[in-house]
Amino acid sequence: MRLATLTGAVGLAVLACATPALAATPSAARAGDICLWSGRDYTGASWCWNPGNGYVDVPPALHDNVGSFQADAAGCFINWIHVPDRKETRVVRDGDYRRVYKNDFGGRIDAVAPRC
Ligand SMILES: [Ca+2]
Repeated sequence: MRLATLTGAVGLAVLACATPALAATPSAARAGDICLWSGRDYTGASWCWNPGNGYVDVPPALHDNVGSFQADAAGCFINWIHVPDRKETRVVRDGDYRRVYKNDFGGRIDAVAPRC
């Protein structure tokens, strides 16, 4: 029951965050953000993260399901192997992008954080 409530809250938060990103030019990350898309070539569901957000679990639509990304900030992609002590990470640098990422770490990503 508690989990269901939490999932509902996350879903609402995702909707609130996803709307402006979808309205923006889909092929460009917002200034200062790292943006993720579910499809390749910056298509499908999108979500943007800002370093000021701190550690954030990616929305359900992008969990283990990032098809492409564009970074206008530095950060860290995280795949949890065992919470909280075992994780796999990828350093992201300002300017990094991948048009096809699902066959790589995009197929495993769980969270984004300011640093690894
Ligand atoms: Ca994962």
